[in-house]
Amino acid sequence: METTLILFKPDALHRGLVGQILSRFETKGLQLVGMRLMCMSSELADTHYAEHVDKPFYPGLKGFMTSSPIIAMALRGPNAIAVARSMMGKTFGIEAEAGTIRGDFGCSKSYNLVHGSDSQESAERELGLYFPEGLEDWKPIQAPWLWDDRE
Ligand code: IDP
Ligand code: MG
Repeated sequence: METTLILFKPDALHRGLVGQILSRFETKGLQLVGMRLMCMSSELADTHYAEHVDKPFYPGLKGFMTSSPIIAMALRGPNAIAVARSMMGKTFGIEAEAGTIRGDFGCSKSYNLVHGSDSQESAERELGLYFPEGLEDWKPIQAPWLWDDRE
């Protein structure tokens, strides 16, 4: 089992897509083990996007991400990191495949609805930034059917 950090970016909230996007992750069988509505501070943006702070698009990205609330989620499941990334699709809606979240819900070249951790190391680091107090451990009643662990 893996746990990944997913952010619903400001455009997902402004566009009223939170329920539909979350529903895809839930239906897939990823379990919510953390969830927070919050504003991303300037400091958190710089830490979260440390690998991008020197890129030309970073000021725009930071302005976007800090402009209004986001939702941070921790989702757990088998291969959750890669599964969530494949459900999100390529970075921008114009190139993301149909059937993916970014591919189905947008065609902007700046706003792309969701963030998802891209590796185990990123997931661990990012989960610590948004959920320093830890996550909720609980067993979904569907777990035996979702995750192949029926007795
Ligand atoms: P990812 O979110 O698909 O992993 P990354 O390349 O890691 O994409 O970039 C992180 C975020 O930075 C993207 O989700 C997007 O919001 C933003 N970004 C990346 N490239 C550009 C760009 O060329 N213009 C504007 N924003 C960008
Ligand atoms: Mg990335």
